[in-house]
Amino acid sequence: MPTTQPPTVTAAQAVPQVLADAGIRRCYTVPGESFLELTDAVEQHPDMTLISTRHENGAGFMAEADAKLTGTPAVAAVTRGPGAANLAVGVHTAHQDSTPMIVLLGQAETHRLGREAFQEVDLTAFYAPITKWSTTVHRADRLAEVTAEAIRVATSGRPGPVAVAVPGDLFGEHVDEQVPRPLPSMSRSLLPEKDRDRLADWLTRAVRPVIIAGGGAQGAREELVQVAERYSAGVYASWRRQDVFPNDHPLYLGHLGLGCPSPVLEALRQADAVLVVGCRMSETTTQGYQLPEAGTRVAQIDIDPGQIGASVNVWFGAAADARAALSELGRAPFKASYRDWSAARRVWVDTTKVPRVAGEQTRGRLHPWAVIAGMRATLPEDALLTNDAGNFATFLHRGWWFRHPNTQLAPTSGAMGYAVPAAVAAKIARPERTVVAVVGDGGAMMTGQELETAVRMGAPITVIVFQNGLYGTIAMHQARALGRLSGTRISGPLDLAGYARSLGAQGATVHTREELAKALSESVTADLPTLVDVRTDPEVISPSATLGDLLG
Ligand SMILES: Cc1ncc(C[n+]2csc(CCOP(=O)(O)OP(=O)(O)O)c2C)c(N)n1
Repeated sequence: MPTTQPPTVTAAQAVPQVLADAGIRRCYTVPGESFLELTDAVEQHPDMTLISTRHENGAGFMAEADAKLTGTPAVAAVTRGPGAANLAVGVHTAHQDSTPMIVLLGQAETHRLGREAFQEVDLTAFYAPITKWSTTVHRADRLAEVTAEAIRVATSGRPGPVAVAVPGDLFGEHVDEQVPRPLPSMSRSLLPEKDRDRLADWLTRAVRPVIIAGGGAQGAREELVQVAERYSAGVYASWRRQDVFPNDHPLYLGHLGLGCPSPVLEALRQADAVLVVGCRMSETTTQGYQLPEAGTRVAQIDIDPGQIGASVNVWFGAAADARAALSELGRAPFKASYRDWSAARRVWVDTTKVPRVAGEQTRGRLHPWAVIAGMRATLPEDALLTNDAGNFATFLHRGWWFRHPNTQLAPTSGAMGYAVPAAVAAKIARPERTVVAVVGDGGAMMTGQELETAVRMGAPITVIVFQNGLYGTIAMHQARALGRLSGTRISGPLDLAGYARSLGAQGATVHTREELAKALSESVTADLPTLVDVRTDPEVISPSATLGDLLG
């Protein structure tokens, strides 16, 4: 009797099927010899797109931004030692930003492992501190299973990155075709009625209740607005999650970011009840672990019980999904009487106003505030902004009103080089959106080459570069702390528009507000990516200081 053999596929071919079954659509890579069959299998899969980038740093930021925007993980697939090292900054960002990410790493072949083979590094150990789970697969027939497990871990509880290293010889081995193991459909952890009513009663009785909303509340915008209105509570957005709540809402009180003006924090200082939702209360959000002030009653709702009370004292914690919990709170049989937040809001609104001095051009360069004014006048309100790390971002964070959901992608990890690749990924994932990267000249030269990826992938983004010839943030710290600069002057002006053109994109050099308006309005309707190189004044080192004053 002839026996029927089960159909076989290569271990590599099983992977994209598992990914696609989980709704994952994109894999960002720099190809390597240790995972030839994997890039081939992804390329051949009808539901997946393989996106080759110009540096693993770009691949990592793209996968992170893609997932942050869509809520579904993306994959970064790179090679052993050098590739894995280059990718690490994006994985660290996903870890700090609670973004689900699947990292697939080609490793040295099984029979060479442990001999410090070509580019070998202990990848599991290397990635352990910056992932939720880091592992190495040693059998080809377990690769699909581990991939499914990686997706489950990355997306459950507090999301984050998972790294799976695979010795290169395993990918080509034939394995039985896998019976897909569907991801379990999870019920959302709810807020029990008793707890809901306790919280609702507390918010109703409070005199000045305030909500701090973080990334975990991003998918719960309507519910958040409803709760804020029902309990007449002021709302702060956590660090770089400004789009969590409509900034034009009368209850929005500001952004707990770097350099937040002290008066904006006053309503938080005065609050007698602080409800923290989907927010890990990082160093920046808590303004150096100073707020909420000791003695303030804080309640925290978080999907991860480990976050509750982790950095602030909390009298009441609920391990619950932000959306489910807010939806419950919005329906509780309580309603607070009207509280007047107009004074606190006016304080914030005033900090967003473009100062008159921004109209003046100094040393032939634009004031950073003038760039924000130009953006406000020219870009659509619902443009999706990605931003890099750097002092230029303090002007953006202060001056741009994030009115619409999913309009901000920014690394809470503070990683330079984020903005351009994040914008490329955002445009690939959401081609209908206007996507604008905002970056300093330091960050632009770290990952700006991903403009070529944007050109190749047909992703017409706008990149606004604040070119001030400085690693400005660090220059500010040096001037303030030491009274002189070291290593923070970078050559300039560079012909960044020419650089963009050499990559197949468009470029414009901007010295005046008129040139800026023209370049921006043309860029958002262009078919090609456009880099707008704005020459900004290095003297204006932050919204509140000049470099000369700090050095003086
Ligand atoms: C990958 C990385 N390297 C170094 C730093 C430290 N750092 C923070 S901001 C900054 C300077 C940014 O310069 P630029 O992009 O020109 O923006 P500017 O501050 O001048 O506005 C540096 C070096 C960082 N955050 N990330």
